[in-house]
Amino acid sequence: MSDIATRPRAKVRPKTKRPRLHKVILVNDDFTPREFVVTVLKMVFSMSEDQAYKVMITAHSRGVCVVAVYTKDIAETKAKQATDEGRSAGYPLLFTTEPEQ
Ligand code: TYC
Repeated sequence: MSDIATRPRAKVRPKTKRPRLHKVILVNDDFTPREFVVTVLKMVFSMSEDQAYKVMITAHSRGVCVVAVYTKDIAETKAKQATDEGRSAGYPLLFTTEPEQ
């Protein structure tokens, strides 16, 4: 018989916590044309005309609207890309990010 002690081992819990997702938020302003906001939403967030219009009009009437959720890097990249589209056209269009929960 083997004399190697076999102690009961603590349960192995795999550390596979999912990374926190980050929201991309569209912020309303008084200058960016509605149609331009819709175009950017379709281009950067692959939305349909209908989805993009609903998001734009929600931000327009409530001040902000959550566009989508992604991992931190992707959320920040898309928010910057979309904000830069506005800047290039001379509009103050703004997309921000914040962690979920
Ligand atoms: N408020 C803008 C207008 O009336 C349209 C707009 C909507 C701008 C949503 C930004 O996030 C925005 N022309």
